[in-house]
Amino acid sequence: MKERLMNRIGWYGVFVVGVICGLNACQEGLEPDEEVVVYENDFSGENPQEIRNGRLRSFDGTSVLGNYNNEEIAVQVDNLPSHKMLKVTVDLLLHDSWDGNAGPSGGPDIWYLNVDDQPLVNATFSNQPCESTWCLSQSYPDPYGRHNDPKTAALETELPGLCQYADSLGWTTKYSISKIIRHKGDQVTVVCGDKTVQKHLNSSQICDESWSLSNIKVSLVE
Ligand SMILES: [Ca+2]
Ligand SMILES: [Ca+2]
Repeated sequence: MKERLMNRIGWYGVFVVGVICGLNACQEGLEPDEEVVVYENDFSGENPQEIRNGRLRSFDGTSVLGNYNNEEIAVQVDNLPSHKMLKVTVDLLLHDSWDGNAGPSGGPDIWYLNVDDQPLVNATFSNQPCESTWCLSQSYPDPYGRHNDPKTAALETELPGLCQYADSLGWTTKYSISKIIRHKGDQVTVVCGDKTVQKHLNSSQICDESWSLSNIKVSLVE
């Protein structure tokens, strides 16, 4: 009896929604140009429990997520409303002596961004000087395998280093990386990580080259 009543309420609910949608032209998804932020963290607050391998430190007077060397972080966002496209933006800080495409003892130094196991960035980065006689190129903004000058497409290039070149300007480079992808489903996982190479070290590898995030944002577009 109870089950039959629930069934009747359920079908009544479907009928009501159907009538409302018929009158108001119900749509799945968002309006064009609409952007709904479903997750954002600038790391100015508490230690982010929702981030796997998340930890905070200070850099250049602000709190950042980091720093990392040959490590991954991941954030999973649940209960996403209906959508077709998803936008991920990370503000990335690359500290100290990233060597870009150099090899085999100094590189390649790769940083990557995956969304639901789909690779969106897999590129080398270089903080090294570039002169006619000596230039350690990087692939970014292209994928690993290409050659661009160090710090190409960077947002800021004159920040101080963190460890090996602490307090020397020009040894942290900031990038704002934004990617839009087709996406369905009510859950998304964003992964950031690095695969860096540094042999014959006098100091620790994380002091030689590392990365942090100063912001991460996930939004739905369309
Ligand atoms: Ca290095
Ligand atoms: Ca290296």
